[in-house]
Amino acid sequence: MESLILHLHDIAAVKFGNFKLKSGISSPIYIDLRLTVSYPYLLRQISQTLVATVPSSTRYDVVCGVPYTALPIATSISVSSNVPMLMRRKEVKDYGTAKAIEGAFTPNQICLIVEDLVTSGASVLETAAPLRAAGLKVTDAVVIIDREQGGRENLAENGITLHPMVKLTELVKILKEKGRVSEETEKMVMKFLEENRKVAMPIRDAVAEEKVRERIPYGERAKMAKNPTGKRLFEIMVQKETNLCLAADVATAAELLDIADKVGPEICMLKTHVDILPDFTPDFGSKLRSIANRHKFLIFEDRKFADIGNTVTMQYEGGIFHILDWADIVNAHIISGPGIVDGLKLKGLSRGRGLLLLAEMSSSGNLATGDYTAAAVKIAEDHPDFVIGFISVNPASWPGGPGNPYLVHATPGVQLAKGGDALGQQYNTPYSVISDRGSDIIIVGRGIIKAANPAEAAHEYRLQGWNAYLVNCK
Ligand code: 5BU
Repeated sequence: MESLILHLHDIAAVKFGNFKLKSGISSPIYIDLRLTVSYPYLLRQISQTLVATVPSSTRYDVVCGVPYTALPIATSISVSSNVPMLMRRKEVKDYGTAKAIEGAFTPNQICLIVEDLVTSGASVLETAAPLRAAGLKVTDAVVIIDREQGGRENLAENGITLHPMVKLTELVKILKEKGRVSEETEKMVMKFLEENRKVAMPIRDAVAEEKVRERIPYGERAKMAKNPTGKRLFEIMVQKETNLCLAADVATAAELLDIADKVGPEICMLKTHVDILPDFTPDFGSKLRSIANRHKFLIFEDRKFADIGNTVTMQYEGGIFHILDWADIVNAHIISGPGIVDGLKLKGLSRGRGLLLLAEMSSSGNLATGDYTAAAVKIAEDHPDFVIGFISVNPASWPGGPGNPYLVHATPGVQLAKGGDALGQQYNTPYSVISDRGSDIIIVGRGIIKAANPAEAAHEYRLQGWNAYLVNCK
């Protein structure tokens, strides 16, 4: 192992100096294991050492590398140990038909995950999720370097034992002992690691550094909320440790009530399109409400009001659906101007209801961008008593900022693999939506309702969404 570490240092896969990370922080160490791909002898040595790192009592039938750096490593393990390999697609063009996992396997086979560097463990979880969703068992992961920043604990909570070839502190110690770094450098790195132990701060790739953003915990934002439903939503998220909203786009009201009951424990919110239910009856609302009360989640009717204020008052309250009576939350386009908020507020405010504004949409080519998104923020902040937040796609990128922190961001277009459907829907992963794009809630439809076991799939999405939230939490 020592010679392997010295080799990694030789090829500058581990470097010491002063590296400015994209997040603005200066790091005394820089790790880029992608370079190993150019050194076949090293790949061979790494794969042999990794295999030896996994306890002999640990059984596995297949291996799967976390894309991309660990793919050649997993391949090398597969070839040298004669264990079949699977590949997880990072992008899936049409998730409905294309596979997220490539390779031959049977359900209940055990898959060992192979990774190069573990920080929070989020990328291992991102690979474990589609493997588990496909019926494989994931119990162990082997990694070259463990940064010791919570990854081991995070993975353990998700049923995965981490086997590190070397911990970062051990690695630095070895390099010091072998005269590769000075005592001063060793101290600097140890200090840096100690100070950044709790923050999942990637030190890989000083150039294309992941964005590290601190977020205000949902619990603190609950205290800032000015609308009772907005407040309750944050409170439920904290209590149930979930930022998952189910888009319950099933064929009938009966199916909807059934899935609401099964998935209820995993979600903070259930989203309906009541006008797609052929068997809607006037008692639908009260039935759904009692399930929502039992499992503690809010009901969001994705009605997308878009008319003038006067018309939406009638659409909200009347018709055959009486949305106002049972939906905690509705949403509205701002295309017709702020009068739409005044109209909905006229009916909803006294009932304690909340409104989400469509600041962005997930479908390709949509027009809710730039100034339109900024206008939504302005209208929201003009109505803090009623507007609880936004439908967003990438609030971290909004030029004027994502709005006041009491406002919540809910994002549709989420599946375990990036991709899209045949009709313009675009999917991002829970991790990218919550951690990279700064949203608060993942809205998942077909990823759950079309799964063989929707409750299990919802559990997986909940873990992914929640872990992605914890990554940037103070
Ligand atoms: P899917 O099966 O996860 O693709 O379902 C997404 C749901 O979110 C579905 O009910 C859409 O109507 C809803 N949605 C969306 O996909 N994109 C948007 O911009 C908005 C809503 Br707003």
